[in-house]
Amino acid sequence: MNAHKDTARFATIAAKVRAEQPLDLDDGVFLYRYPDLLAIGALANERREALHGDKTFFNVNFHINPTNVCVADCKFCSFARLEPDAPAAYTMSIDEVRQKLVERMDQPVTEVHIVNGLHHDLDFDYYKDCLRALKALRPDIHLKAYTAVEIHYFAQKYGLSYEQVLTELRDAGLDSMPGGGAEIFAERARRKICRGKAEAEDWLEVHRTAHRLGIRTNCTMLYGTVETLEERVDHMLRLRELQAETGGFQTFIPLAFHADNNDLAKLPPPTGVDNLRTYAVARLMLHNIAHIKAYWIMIGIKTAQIALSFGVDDLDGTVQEEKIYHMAGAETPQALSRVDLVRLIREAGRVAVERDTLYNERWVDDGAALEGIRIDASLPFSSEAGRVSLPVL
Ligand code: V47
Repeated sequence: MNAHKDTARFATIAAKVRAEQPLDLDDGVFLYRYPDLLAIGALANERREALHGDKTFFNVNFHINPTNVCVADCKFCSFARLEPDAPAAYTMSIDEVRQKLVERMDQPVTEVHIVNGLHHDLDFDYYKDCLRALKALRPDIHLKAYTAVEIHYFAQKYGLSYEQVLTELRDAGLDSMPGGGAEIFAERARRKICRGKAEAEDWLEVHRTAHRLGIRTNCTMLYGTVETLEERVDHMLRLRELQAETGGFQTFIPLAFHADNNDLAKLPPPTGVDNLRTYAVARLMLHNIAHIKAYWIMIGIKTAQIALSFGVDDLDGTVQEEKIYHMAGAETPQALSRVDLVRLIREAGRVAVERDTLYNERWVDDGAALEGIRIDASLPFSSEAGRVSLPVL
């Protein structure tokens, strides 16, 4: 390795970033291999601050996973059960799904994140009824529901086009879609970790259709399994290409592999350096996706805080009742309160902004003392002239 040559190449890439020119595959792979992590982080941070200043977004959400029964046998997954009668397999009734929100009616939750396994024999009505039941209780709540892999499965199973599936779900209450199921687009890696489920092109086509229908979506990348660095950058480029076409992605969420209780358990987890580097490279490659979100559940609260100086401007969220990673060995708590999040963001030298799912700002931290604010996500909001503020006791 020629350190002098590498420094010169890094400077060329930095100049491209500052001139707002898109980086290419070789640039991305170079950044992944460049030893000076802090230099890459600082460049990503420049972009992050150019886009958002010190703002760091979070939202108040919770997850419902109505069923974990799934026909797909993804090697990285600890959550799914292949058969309805397998140990720990479950399928909630519509009333049980409804109860999840009933339990939180006094909480300032703005979003429900809903993801399922690919169940063998539920009717399409089940998925629509879940949405209807939640909207009936809280018409204002945002339902971010069903991954592209689920939409693809529904289309196949019920003999509908993507557009028909999405239109019917939207009529039942779906507001936007989460970014799950993308895994890694490269066919070589996909064959090894999730053979038989929606292909990369299917995943992208579902999102393309959603964007055409005005449904905003998120996008993800699962990293730390069998993929190469080239395949990670290729994944980001395919997302960037679709974004250039539609503009419908809101945020990119890198998902660090968790190895417990699944068929890939022998693999070591991604390191802290890999996590930070991946956020930074994502910020630099995905110039046309506004937000990079750290899912603190997966990388831990401490790394998530540091990631706020490596290109990340968004922390997901209060979360509550996360199952997919906790079944895969995540050791983070299952929920953070709003005040925990604000404190975390402040300590990182940033300004916390509570957003809704579509990134409308609901509350901006004005630095007022946090003492006296109950550390409790169940506090109702007080609303003053349309602005929402954290109540002080
Ligand atoms: O598609 C599953 C990943 C995804 C494991 O859109 C795993 O706002 C690591 O997409 N180790 C689902 N990753 C979660 C997801 C998500 C999360 C947070 C926010 C949003 C959003 C989306 O989780 C799956 C898969 O890629 N996954 N098992 C595992 N053992």
